Amino acid sequence: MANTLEATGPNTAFAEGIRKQFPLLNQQVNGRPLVYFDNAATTQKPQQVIEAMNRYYREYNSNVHRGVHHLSQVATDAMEQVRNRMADFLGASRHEEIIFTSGCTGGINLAAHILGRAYLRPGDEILLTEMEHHSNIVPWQLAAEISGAIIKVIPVLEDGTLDLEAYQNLLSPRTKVVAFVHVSNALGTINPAAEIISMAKNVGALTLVDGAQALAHERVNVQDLNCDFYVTSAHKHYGPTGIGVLYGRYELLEKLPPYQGGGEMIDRVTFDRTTYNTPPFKFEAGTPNIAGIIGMGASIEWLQEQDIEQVKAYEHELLAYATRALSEIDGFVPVGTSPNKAAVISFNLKGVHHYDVGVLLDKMGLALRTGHHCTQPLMDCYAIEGTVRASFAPYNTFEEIDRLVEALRKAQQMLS
Ligand code: 7TS
Repeated sequence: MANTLEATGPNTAFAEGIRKQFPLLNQQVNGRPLVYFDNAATTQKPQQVIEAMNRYYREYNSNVHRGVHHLSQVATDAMEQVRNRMADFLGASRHEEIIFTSGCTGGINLAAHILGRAYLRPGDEILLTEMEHHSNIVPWQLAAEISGAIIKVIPVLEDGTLDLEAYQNLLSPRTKVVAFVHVSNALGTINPAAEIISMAKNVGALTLVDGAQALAHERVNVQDLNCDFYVTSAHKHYGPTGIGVLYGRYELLEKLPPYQGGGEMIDRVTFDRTTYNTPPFKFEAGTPNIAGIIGMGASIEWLQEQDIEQVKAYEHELLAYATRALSEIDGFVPVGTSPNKAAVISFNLKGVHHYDVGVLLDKMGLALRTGHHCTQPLMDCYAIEGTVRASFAPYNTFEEIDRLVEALRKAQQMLS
């Protein structure tokens, strides 16, 4: 291939060093070595995450906070250590600000629901952006239904950056919540989170950041950002599925009502009146996903062991290389070309349906996501139904990108 980057030197060694920690990657799909480019949907898991979860079930499986017995104490300690680790990793001011949830969707539903019940009033405004995942749209629509609040939408410019001028014009004393995605899963755009939050604070609005796609690619500090809520999903950053965190500012959590009722979230229950536990337990009804929490802790430990600057530089090289190589394909139409982008490329090939491309790529051993990526309003902006999306992780290689380019050329020939 004409512009194949000579994949020599430290970068290859870097990717190989990471790659060998991910056992799943070493397999054939449809007779070809797997190329896994669906990291924005979920990342693969390093051996140490898998091992940590196995160890929990093998050695100290027990329910938490409920027993005085040894195993229950070991499990409770392990879980609370993860809370401390998450608080430290996200820069929270105290560990009680870390609520375990089922992931970003769970976290946003929790925040939107309690704000809808206890904070939003008829006529208040919730600002969202046009590039939100459905999980940062629909919970707010439900909150608007409960409260009588109104949703307004910050537009996205042609290149996939947020229209900050339009945002400024939408802000007013009526704005009570600004909820936005840190890094777009469909476009790769990295939003200027601190600036968006500071503008929201100027009118006294609360802010929620959907960090689903951020933590794998950069370090986040919630106090530096000055956000009120930040949500994560562990499976997007090398941890297990079905677990994540809602960070919430403590003074807010103290004031807001509980979300779900059940065990653990109570102080005292009688049929006449129930009083609630303190944060974070007030928001954690029922037996938590203990194995998931342990796995999430291991994924954070793994992330902390990586040199984030090296990860960023390598992913940036992958992105630049892929963008150059894909641009040489006739009919390649990128969707989202913001100068500040994470390692995600969304695109279409002229005259070919994205779904058909995905099916043919799969036959050649490449895993990419196709469709609307749960961002239908964003697809509507671009007047498209969906895209093909390649999203990279540090275990991906330049050779894999060459395989993608070759496979796309083949798919194009077969489909046109
Ligand atoms: N927010 C963003 C920005 C996301 O990318 C996703 C998942 C979610 C929220 C929801 O996360 P969950 O863990 O609660 O499901 N995004 C994708 C994707 O791009 N392809 O599959 C899932």
